[in-house]
Amino acid sequence: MLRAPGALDQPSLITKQVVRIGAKRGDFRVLLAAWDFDGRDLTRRWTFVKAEGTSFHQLRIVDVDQDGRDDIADGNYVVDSDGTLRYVVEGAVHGGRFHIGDLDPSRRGLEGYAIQQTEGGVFTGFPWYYYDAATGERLITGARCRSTATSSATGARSTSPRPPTTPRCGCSPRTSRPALPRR
Ligand SMILES: [Ca+2]
Repeated sequence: MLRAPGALDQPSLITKQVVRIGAKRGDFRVLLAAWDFDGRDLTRRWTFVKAEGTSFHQLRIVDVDQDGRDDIADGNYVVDSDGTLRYVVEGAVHGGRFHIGDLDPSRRGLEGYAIQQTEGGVFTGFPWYYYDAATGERLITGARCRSTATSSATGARSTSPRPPTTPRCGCSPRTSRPALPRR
């Protein structure tokens, strides 16, 4: 279970529970719940069930539409502060980590960046994506390298304060490691 505090229209606790359903690979059920705290007891405000598919190994509470109420962001979908589905990122499947913030200050609103996960030789359609956090529209979609399927945030590294404008390969370059001192 993942837990995080949020400010929906008062302080609340957000919980995320994930259970595997059946034996089919990739089938999970996600239960999100918002709990209000009155200083003594928790009262469930709403629940949201994502009945199938997958999610990320992370949860972020962020006001994606900047209306003053926190929303609940998973890596491939967002639930509004009232517990209704806001969007699903088209084609996004599963990953470990994602980030949401004002990644491009010159662009209005917030943006997200997510890295998808490859497991057991099962590849996602694209290794990473950069998206509009309010709508889920993919703005840049990472391309997969031909030589390796390992995805990494270094695929989007840029020396420019602006994010890359063209798809980049999702693999990281090989780097040499310093030799360990001999004893
Ligand atoms: Ca909001």
